Amino acid sequence: MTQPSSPVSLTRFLIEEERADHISADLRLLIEVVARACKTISIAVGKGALGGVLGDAGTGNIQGEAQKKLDVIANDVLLEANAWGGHLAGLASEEMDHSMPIPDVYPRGNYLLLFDPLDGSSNIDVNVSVGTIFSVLRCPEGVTTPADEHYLQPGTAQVAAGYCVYGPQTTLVLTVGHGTHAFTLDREVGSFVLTTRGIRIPEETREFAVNASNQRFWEPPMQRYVGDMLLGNQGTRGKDFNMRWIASMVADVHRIMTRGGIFSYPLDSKCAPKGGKLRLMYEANPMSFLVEQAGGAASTGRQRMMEVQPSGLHQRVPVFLGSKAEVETAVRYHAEHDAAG
Ligand code: P6P
Repeated sequence: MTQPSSPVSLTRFLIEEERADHISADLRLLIEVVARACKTISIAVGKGALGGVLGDAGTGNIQGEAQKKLDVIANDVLLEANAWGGHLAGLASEEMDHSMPIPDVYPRGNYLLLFDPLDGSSNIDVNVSVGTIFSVLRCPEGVTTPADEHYLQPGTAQVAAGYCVYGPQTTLVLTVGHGTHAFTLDREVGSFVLTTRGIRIPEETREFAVNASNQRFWEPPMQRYVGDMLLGNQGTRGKDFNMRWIASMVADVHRIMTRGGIFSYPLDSKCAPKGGKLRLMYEANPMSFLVEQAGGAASTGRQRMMEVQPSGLHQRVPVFLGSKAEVETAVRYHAEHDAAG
């Protein structure tokens, strides 16, 4: 990881990416709008009990989850910020049953924005880091009023992805397909400042992140994979492992971005009927783009995540992502199991 010589703002970074022909002016402006929305969300999250934003909203979403007040607030902030900008043709959210074309009263652009406005929101009331995850796709040629099916593009079609983690620092981690970079919010100035250009995730790791309470529900290859890690240097892996589980994907992934590791939410017999717990379009795919651009790997356990052909806006998938060699090991356990029939 290299540190910039003098502070580079997100705005300057994006202008440099545009000058390098990595992004269009429209995409630059879209990312700026999303970043500004994340600043607003960060302020709301930071108020906690003082802002009357804790607790349940008294409503539910398509996921069948009770919405937190901040889920709704974050969703509204992103909707309002992006409606009038003119960079989007439409947007889709974890908190909305269907995608939404930009209202006719506003100009439409050529991009589709998908987001989980506040991931890990069950942690809000206990003051644990949460975050916003977003993914940007191109609106298909000739489509002026996008519907759900126009979002069903594989992760390889993403033109940008990012997350903003609301923790001790508010940090935006972004890729536009040319590396993954971190920007820390300077609260005194109110702007995101480039703090790490070119994140590199270590290929090897001794740290895994999984909700071990689901162990008895896992598939056999997952049982064997984690079992061998728990045996440490007494087992076939020949080294000891550490475990972390924050139960906030953005926080767990940010740790992996910072020091390596493997994150997994595998199939278990509870979530298998739905295909997994985590959502492909606005959790797994954007995180996979960020991780791959940082030298890591991301898989369903049996397929490169970003090559999954989506079948639904809220489709769920098993997730393995992080240190490349460790993800490859997890995939090998699944391949060996499947080959044994
Ligand atoms: P569990 C948060 O609800 C989330 O979607 C991810 O952020 C997180 O990794 C996972 O679910 C936690 O799931 O079953 O451990 O509560």
